[in-house]
Amino acid sequence: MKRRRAFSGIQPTGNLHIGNYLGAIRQWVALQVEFESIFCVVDLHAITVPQDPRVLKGKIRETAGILFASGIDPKTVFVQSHICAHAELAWILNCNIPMGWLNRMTQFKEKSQRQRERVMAGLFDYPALMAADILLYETDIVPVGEDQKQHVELARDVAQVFNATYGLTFKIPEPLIPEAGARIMGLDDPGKKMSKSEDRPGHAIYLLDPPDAIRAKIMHATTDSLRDVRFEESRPGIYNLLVIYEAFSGLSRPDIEARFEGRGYADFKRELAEVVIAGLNPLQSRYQEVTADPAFLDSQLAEGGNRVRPLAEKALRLAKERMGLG
Ligand code: AQP
Repeated sequence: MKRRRAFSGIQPTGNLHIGNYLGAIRQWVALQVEFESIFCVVDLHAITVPQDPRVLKGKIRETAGILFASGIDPKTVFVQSHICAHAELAWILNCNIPMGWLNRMTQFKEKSQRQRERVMAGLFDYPALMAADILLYETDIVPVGEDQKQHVELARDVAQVFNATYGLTFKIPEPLIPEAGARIMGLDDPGKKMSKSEDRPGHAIYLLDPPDAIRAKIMHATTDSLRDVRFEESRPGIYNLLVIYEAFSGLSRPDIEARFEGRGYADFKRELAEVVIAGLNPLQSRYQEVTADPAFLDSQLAEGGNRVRPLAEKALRLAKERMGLG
């Protein structure tokens, strides 16, 4: 029987953090068994905000290296800009997405506030490109963190409208959000999502952070003036740290609360740091190995692109035919 297909992407921007890992990468690794998987380093998405060209190339390799080191099969990974069909289908979808839908996207509202006068049309249009990414591969599920759910829903909506207008063309994808770790918040500001583009020291735990940096960041994480270690959403700092503990330890919430009964925040933070360090250790040790030869890594990415290109081109051809193009 044909396996169902999972597709997702990650931007090669800044340093990947434990939010990216718990919200996305870790479940991608697990899903590979059940689903035929395709994962994309979305460099065309990265340029929706300014990037230094000298840095971007290195970040593409680093991101792919982290995916490989986490246990993603290199055969299933490719770079978005290697496949022209992404940009071309994005244009076609652009002509089928009402402006009002894009106006409602919360990520655009947040990111455009940070960019102020440098907001480019591409940032506004990010969801159209993401819809193209997903719809090119007859995707069944899109494993993402909570922040990307709205974009996957827009991809579903545009696929439905396109199918209704021009005839059956696209499969309708479903978002898949993990139970634990779907929205990890900043350590310095638990009111805001942990994000690569927030580069304040102490904001995020990066996947390649050495153990001492992880300990220092967790010990300095913002909490409150209370003492008891409990999952209460009204106390966002300690709640976020507990969610990180839950996601890395695999323990249940009652077990975690029982474990830290009467022990206070400092004790909890010390133990959390060790759980995170141990959780990232396999990835960090493999990372050096998989990135040792950049030319080989590039060739793996090129092969990944060659493998999926026929799928993308077939889907694009059908969409163009349906619209009467060419
Ligand atoms: N804080 C988070 N908690 C859980 N999941 C998260 N993801 C991102 N941040 C968190 C998930 O990671 C995957 C890859 O994200 P992305 O690179 O496509 O971009 P993003 O969602 O915009 O993430 P960042 O870290 O905030 O990057 P920048 O600052 O570059 O935009 C996605 O599945 C996302 O849900």
